[in-house]
Amino acid sequence: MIGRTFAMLKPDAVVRGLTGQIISRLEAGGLKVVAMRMRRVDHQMAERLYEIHRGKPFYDGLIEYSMSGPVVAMILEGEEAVKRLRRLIGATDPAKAEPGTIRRDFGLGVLKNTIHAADSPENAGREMGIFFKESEILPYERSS
Ligand code: IDP
Ligand code: MG
Repeated sequence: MIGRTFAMLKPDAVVRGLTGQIISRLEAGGLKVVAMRMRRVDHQMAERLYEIHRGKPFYDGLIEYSMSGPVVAMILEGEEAVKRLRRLIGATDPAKAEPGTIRRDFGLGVLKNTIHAADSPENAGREMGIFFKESEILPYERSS
């Protein structure tokens, strides 16, 4: 089933000049970019994005890191979009991620792991709403 998911290139991706390479992998992996924005995450957005992690030992560092530089937020569309994106990015800890995944190839560590991806359709919808208005989603047919 065609669906949508939410992804965010984290500050370590942007500051190392990896934005283009990572978007290429997502597109080659069967995902279509239907909304995209570069911006800084403010404190309120960071808290909303990571609300399920509040209280965990890494929470404060995660909030601070996510605000440390520009990010690129995206809505991606494709067959089984949520699962497809999670497969392309790999495990949370880049050292444990499958070879060929984005985190394995580019991640710096468990915190600075290059890319965020929603983990369920429900969270994808919620996370999209933090960054985008419905009118900013631009569906189109991809031609070869
Ligand atoms: P995910 O990004 O693979 O879904 P989550 O468990 O949802 O992983 O954690 C959200 C983010 O919090 C991770 O992407 C990573 O940046 C950070 N994080 C998770 N676990 C740790 C940890 O043990 N130490 C430091 N940062 C962590
Ligand atoms: Mg998660």
